[in-house]
Amino acid sequence: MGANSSVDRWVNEMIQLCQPDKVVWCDGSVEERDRLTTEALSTGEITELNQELLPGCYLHRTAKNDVARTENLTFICTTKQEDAGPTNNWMSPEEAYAKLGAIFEGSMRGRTMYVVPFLMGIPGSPFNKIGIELTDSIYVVLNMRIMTRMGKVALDELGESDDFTKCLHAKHELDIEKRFICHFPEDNAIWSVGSGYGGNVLLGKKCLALRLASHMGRNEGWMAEHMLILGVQRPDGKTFYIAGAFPSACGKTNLAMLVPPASMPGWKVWTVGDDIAWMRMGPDGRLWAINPEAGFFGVVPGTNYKTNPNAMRSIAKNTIYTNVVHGPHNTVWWEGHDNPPPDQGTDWMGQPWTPTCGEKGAHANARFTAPASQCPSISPEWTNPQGVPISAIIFGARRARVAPLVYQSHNWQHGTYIAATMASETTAAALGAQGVVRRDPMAMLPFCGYNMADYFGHWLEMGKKLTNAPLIFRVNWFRQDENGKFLWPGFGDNLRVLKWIIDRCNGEGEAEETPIGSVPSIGAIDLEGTNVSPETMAQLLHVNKDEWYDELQSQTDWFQQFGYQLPLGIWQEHEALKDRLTR
Ligand code: OXD
Ligand code: MN
Repeated sequence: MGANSSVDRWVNEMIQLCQPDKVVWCDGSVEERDRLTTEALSTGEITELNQELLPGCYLHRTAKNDVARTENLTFICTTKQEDAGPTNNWMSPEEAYAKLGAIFEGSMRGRTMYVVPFLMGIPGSPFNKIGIELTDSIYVVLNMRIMTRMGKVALDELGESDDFTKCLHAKHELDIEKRFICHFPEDNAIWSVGSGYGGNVLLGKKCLALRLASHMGRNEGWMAEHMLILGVQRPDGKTFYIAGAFPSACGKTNLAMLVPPASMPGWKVWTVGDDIAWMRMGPDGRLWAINPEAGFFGVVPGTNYKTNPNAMRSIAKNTIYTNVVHGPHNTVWWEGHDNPPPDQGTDWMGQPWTPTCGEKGAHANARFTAPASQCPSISPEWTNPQGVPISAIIFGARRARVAPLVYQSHNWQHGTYIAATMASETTAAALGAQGVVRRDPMAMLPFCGYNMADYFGHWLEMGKKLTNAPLIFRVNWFRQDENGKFLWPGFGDNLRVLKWIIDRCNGEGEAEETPIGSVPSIGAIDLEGTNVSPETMAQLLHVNKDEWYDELQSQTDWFQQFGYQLPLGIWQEHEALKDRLTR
């Protein structure tokens, strides 16, 4: 097999560089999947799980030092450093090609290079982008087959065009000293070496669909966002679509697959996507969104039939489990599973494990890779090439204090400011200390492929163009009382908040004006069927002025890094909030 002459030319160049013994072009067929699975089983790269209980499921373990995205080793490589901005690591393209080129050189000797054409988007959609990933990892190929529309479909979509993202990946020695994830927005290329962890190596996902796509979106007038997309269907049958940005491991997948509580009969939530939204203005002046992915790469620990029954059903077959416990009967287990822990098993590092050994059996960032089509709540619209119209955008983060359960921005510019100053406590999805508060604008801090100040500017520009823009809200499911207890039940009950948001989109739903935005009136969020008292609700919605003064000060400190590039609209909103707080 081969492709058009531009693809062939580039693949040949990379073959010269990496010198694989063999080159295999992937077509995405079931026959190919079965052949590669057999090969990966024979090398031990994956282990077959109990095929009666978990048909089509396999287990993979990463290297111990390779369990999460390595943000400190992730670079935006632009000619000018200011184009990467102060929040990204920067390397010049020259230096990056030289440094990584030396590692890639001959790196596939004795190995096979797989050529993986993939489509981010939906066949026939105007949103689409094509990538070709070259990799020496069958695990990557098998994951890409789930996460993207892979193989022939992508080459057919590309046709004779040379407009594709050149993605090169080699595991090399899995040595953290020689691990780099480099993005070249000016060349539409990504080079990743020294890792086998999904977020670093499934190059269609974070690298293309967010970092490079955010850059493309700015140039082409659309938006690539770290957002879930869901549809909320009311009892009267009408569905409203909401996009939501949350930092990694803050429950995006759970929210995207929400099951309404029994006390909200007639409501239904449809899943369109759980991680990435590409959005552009439609002829009606609304924002339309697609999920460019084809699968879910979700966090396993804590997933169970109570927290996310739709995810549990999605991962019951044809799923790759990474870094979980291998238990008796050749099945899998993790902390937070419905079943009690097995008496003994093998932990994510391949060591004998017992529940009393004092260590967790699954890694905190253990993952599942599962086809989105298997999700019982998957929206009939998820493959609509035109996307779905977005009524509201919600921004959520993990804050024990300060941010109320939900509030509405005054308008798009104010919403952009709220999103741009969003802060969250860190999680296990990236290496580093957990539970530390960091600013994570639009949940894009690790994923914005250009200067974040320009990204805020692009948001403001999009708002000026949209004649029928979505309303923007901030949510916080994680507010705690003084004893550290979560005040809000979360999960299915989050639908109560979504209901208020939809009411607001329809000019309904009562709200009180506060300095930070419009907060639901006590009683506006339906609590019937919960044990949340009106007092707790008051605590959840409380705006503490002292905390917000501190917040303002910390925002000012954080803004300094952007200097004069920070758009005026953001400063205006910051000043306006200061005024409202002092009034
Ligand atoms: C993810 C992440 O894997 O955000 O989605 O880290
Ligand atoms: Mn994510």
